[in-house]
Amino acid sequence: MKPVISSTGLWTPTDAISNDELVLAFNAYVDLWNSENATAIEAGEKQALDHSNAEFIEKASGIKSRFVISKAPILDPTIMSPIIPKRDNNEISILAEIAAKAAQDALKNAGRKAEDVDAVIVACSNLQRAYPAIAIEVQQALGATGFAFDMNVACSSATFGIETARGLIMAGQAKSVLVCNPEICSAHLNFKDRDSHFIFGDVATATLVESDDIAPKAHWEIIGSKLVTEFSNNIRNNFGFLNRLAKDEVADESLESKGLTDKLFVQNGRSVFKEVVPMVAQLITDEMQKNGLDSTQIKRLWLHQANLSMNILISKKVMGKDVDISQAPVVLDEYANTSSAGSIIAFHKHSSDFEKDDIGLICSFGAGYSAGVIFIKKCA
Ligand code: CO8
Repeated sequence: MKPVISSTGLWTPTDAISNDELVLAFNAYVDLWNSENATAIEAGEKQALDHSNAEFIEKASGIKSRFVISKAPILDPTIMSPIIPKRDNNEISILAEIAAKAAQDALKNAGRKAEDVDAVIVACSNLQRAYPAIAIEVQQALGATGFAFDMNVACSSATFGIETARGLIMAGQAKSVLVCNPEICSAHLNFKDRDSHFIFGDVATATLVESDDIAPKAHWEIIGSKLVTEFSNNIRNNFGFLNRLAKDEVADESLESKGLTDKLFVQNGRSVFKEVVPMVAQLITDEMQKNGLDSTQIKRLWLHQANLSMNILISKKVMGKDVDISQAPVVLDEYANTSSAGSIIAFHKHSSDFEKDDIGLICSFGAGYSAGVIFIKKCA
């Protein structure tokens, strides 16, 4: 049983929000908030909020636009969040629905029938509910067999999911495993937070990991991989089922004074940048060495899509020279940060030119901290 990657799939929402649209809405919200809190601001009890800026966003992050599931309410200064209506328990849940769409694309790209899939993993940053597992719903929606379960390693969920699938295949538990990364990041992003309102977008990806004896001829051999985690509070979301029990909980004052909450995405972006870049570069370099690979053998780096400068720096450290950005393809300009899906979108959209024996690496990194790298070689 040799696990390989047979195909990938992608589902993209139809609506997108440009930086200009996002900033216009944010600034209208700020003006509203400042006028509503004018007395407290004047008394020094609250700090006036500052406007956002589209040029800053593109310069600091490389992001120009993002796809979202629910556009209009995000841009309404009196709402500032997506609105996703509750569905009946008998309807498919939204996370399962978008995961299934990406999965169907991956199945089509491999020429595989859903009933031949014998495991489904949903690996993403935030799950819509505790149970039953979203993955079991996807399994049912597709008509797959075997078993299914959810897992969460934030932005690294895709590589951790692929590695989990690989382990299941090697253990003889399954032969055809769908790893789905449905990311409704807009639902856990605070659109009222100037520091982060521009960072995320919605999308779903899927990767079909299979035993090589059943995989299509033009599959991707996994020639090396490594996962790593190191605890950090620099990217955190405190939402959880214990929230309602902490009745006298003291809110984080630094957030509260700005009308924000720690029950959505909060990060110290500067520290993340500084700490994660060396961690990831070291992980990739060490693994290259362990697998007897030279940087000249790496045709492409499909990196996590959080920040353009981060990817330029990581690529430079790994390759030992300035890297033409086509060697580390960018999708965050169009998609923004899509958490676990980012590196898979880059791989999905920028791998069709690979020929037999060409080597590339998929690398994801993010909250935890967590990072995973998978070296793959095109077969046929
Ligand atoms: N408009 C104008 N000015 C701004 C804005 C804005 N929107 N935001 C901040 N500024 C100002 C600041 O106030 C600051 O001003 P001053 O210098 O006067 O204090 C100045 O701009 C610089 O601010 P920063 O230092 O914060 O700006 P950076 O250059 O560091 O850029 C970034 C900010 C883009 C956030 C950058 O730090 C970054 O990308 N860091 C890496 C972050 C990262 O990779 N995070 C990964 C998280 S993803 C993950 O793991 C998944 C989590 C789960 C998913 C959650 C889904 C919602």
